[in-house]
Amino acid sequence: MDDLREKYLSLIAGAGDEAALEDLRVQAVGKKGEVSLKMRELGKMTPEERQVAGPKLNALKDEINSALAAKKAALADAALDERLRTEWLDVTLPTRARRHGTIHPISQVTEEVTAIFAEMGFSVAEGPRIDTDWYNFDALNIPGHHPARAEMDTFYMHRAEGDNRPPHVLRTHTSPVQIRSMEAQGAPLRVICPGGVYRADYDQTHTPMFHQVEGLAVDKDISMANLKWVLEEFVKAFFEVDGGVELRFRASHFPFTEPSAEVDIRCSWEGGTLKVGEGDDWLEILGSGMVHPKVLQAGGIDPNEWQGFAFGMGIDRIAMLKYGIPDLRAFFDSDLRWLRHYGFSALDVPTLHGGLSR
Ligand code: 2NL
Repeated sequence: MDDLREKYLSLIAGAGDEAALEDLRVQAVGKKGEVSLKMRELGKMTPEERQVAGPKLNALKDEINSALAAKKAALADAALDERLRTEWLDVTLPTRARRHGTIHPISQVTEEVTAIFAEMGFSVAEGPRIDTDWYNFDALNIPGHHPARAEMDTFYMHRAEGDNRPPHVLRTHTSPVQIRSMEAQGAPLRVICPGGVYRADYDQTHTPMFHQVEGLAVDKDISMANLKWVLEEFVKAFFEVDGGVELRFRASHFPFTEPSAEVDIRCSWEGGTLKVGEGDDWLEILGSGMVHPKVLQAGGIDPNEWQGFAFGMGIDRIAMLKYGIPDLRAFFDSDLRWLRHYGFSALDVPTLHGGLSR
């Protein structure tokens, strides 16, 4: 019996894994194990012999079972230690660079422009891109025979025969949103309306969809002087000019303003890059004027009591000027190389670690 004890305790101590332990358990204390067979022999013994051998065998069985359990626990601990030693993560490593999306230059410039005007007390209004020809044309004092209304220049919604709803167009400017703002809010009013507009035009410098921001200020004694100040502040902020800017108002004509002016800013083109505020060149950036009395009237505002200025500029155009984008295609290609070149790269976004992801 002492031989059995020594044999199994040493085998258990040397077992390499759980499977080996299980084999030993079966060999020793399983149904047909060596200890179990010895227990069966108890029946053939005299009561005296049995009284000595019985407890000894039971104690041996208990000792082997405890040794098995202890070795099993030790093996599990060793396995865990081994995993902890070999499997590890360096959580301080920088993340891998990922491609991520970025704001589109047009969206960014729209946000820049609206933020600048918001600072000056203008609220932002949006409206439908499909509107009636009344909101898009008549309310703006653009008569039925005006060339802009021709189907060659304006996208008209299809009408089935017998469909007598008023004609709808893809808005050709965001002015209809301003008419709706006048109707909804009345005077006094300061609002800017950014958004996409549509004209049936497609060549090197025109795309059938482009973006515009229009501004409108209506009050008792709004004048061109207020227009000039607002535009100067805008140009300084938008083009990030440290000194002053110089604006040039050229008499012009729009059906919706009287008088009307096109506005240029003093600039230079040193080495092909635009510098605003100095130089001998003039750059046209927008059209403007005092709101035509008929247009105020169309918006439900009494022109005998109120007056206002309005202006409109192309977002795509000022975005190209500010960021030196020479070609409209940059806005329509989703080619990241374009965006990266002009400082809008998705790949240059700072990571959480403060470095650059690329
Ligand atoms: C241009 C000219 C302009 C306006 C837009 C406007 C809107 C209302 C009333 C009066 Cl509701 N005027 N908008 C006025 C003058 C010029 O845009 O060349 N845009 C790119």
